[in-house]
Amino acid sequence: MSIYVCRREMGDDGPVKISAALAALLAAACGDDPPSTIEYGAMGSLTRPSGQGSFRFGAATAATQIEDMNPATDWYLWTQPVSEGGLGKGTFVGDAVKGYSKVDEDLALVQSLGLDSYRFSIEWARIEPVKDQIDEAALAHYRTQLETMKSMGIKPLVTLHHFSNPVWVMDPRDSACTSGPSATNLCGFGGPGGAMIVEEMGAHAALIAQRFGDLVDEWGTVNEPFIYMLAAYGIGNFPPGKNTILNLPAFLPAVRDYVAAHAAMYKAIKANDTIDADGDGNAADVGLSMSVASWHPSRGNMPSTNPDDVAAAERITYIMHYLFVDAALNGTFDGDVDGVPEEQHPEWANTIDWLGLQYYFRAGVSADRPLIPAPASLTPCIGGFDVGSCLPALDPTYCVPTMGYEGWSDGIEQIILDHAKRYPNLPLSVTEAGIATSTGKRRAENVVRVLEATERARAAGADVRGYYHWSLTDNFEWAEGYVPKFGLYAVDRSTFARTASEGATVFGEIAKSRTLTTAQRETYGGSGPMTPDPQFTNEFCTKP
Ligand SMILES: [Ca+2]
Ligand SMILES: [Ca+2]
Ligand SMILES: [Ca+2]
Repeated sequence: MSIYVCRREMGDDGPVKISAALAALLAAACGDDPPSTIEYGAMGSLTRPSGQGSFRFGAATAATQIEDMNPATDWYLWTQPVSEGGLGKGTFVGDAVKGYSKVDEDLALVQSLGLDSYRFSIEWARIEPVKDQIDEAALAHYRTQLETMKSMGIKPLVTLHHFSNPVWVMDPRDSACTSGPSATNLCGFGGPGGAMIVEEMGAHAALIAQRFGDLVDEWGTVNEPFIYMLAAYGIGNFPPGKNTILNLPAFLPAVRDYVAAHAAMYKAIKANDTIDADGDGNAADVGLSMSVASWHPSRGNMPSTNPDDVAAAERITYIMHYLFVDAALNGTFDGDVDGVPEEQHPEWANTIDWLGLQYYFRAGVSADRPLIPAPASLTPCIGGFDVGSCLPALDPTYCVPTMGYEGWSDGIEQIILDHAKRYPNLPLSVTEAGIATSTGKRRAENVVRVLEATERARAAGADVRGYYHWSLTDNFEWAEGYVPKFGLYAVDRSTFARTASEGATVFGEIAKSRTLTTAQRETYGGSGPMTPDPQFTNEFCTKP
């Protein structure tokens, strides 16, 4: 570690007030040397042994969050005003940030940043708006996008299922599935139509792999599967709006179906993408991306060493980080969430070639008066909802007010190391990290600090092959609507103009030079306070 955070602590930039918790961290970290320059190798394979030591820079998006002209998704119907025939939930997604009609403009931004790769998703609802009816115009659009990327030298990392569905997969107007599964409503995961949805997702993956395998070698099946299941089936703030988290026996069948869908997509891609687009010897490298978080035991809004709370932090980490990955690697399922799988599903085994980690926050979790009953038996501090499990931020400047959590960049280091230890043969990439803010310097700080933390994990031996910033542009943040601003480029939703933030400038300099310089690290990096968000922040990082 280095002295620059110490200089900041001492007040080179004026007196900086820091918390006792952060001061303790800094006291352990301060040394005498300026931070060294970090040099990055070239982009390499996501999965092959030859890719070890390689590194790629990228940006990530998802179709529903950016694309206009997208009325066939469940999200469109879910958020469309009631007066227009929708369900009126949350903020209307509408034309998002016109990422479909402005795709060339956005690819030019990726190119101008000098990024190696762009992670984006293909909208299933656009390809198959009515069950078994394929929209060739939509396929042609994505093909043109992939050809443009090839001409620009930008490697695609394509996600097939990122939080959205055609309405016919699970019509949120009839989430109770009153008349059983039909071609217009397969009734969602975990129900009587679950197996049919798994089959449909496999068929969709096969189609996309056949059509685009000559241009794509890197595929992601599902995105943040546990978060998706929790929001869509556990809490119900995503379509189809089911609320079963208080009854795990009702919730877990949806998770089980989603593992099966992942495995079906993996196998369909492997069978149907037989063309090695980049000539490295692999036609299809298929993985998935997991949401990860830095969970800490808490009680009464304070750090806790109570063994019950320590165990609760271990349980939520297991459920959120490992349960799904273990299932897809080992072909097993831990349906009672006790850490020991009791179901055998050999057809799921070995269906992960690479694993993406997506990191945003640090949070407390308590076993005290658990809101989520056994077998989970815990209360997390999540989404700014505080019933005593939320912890004071390591520093209040880490608070991300529009998301109601603590954006502690350093936390990704230990999470990477934990994954490298549990899955020693699985190549890792950071497929999302970012921060909701309109303050460009905060975004630049997030970029540099996540890269620094990732580099510490790599230096300790973790096989991490890239970093994708979330997101390229401001976009539709699901149930949070358009309030959180995650873009390297800000978007004015009246003109849809894109404007580079300081985060884009700094990330572009790093990517183009393949170097994170001492000067950049001194200006943006380290473990001290961040540039404060001008919006209200509070000690517990709950929502204002
Ligand atoms: Ca291919
Ligand atoms: Ca290849
Ligand atoms: Ca079990």
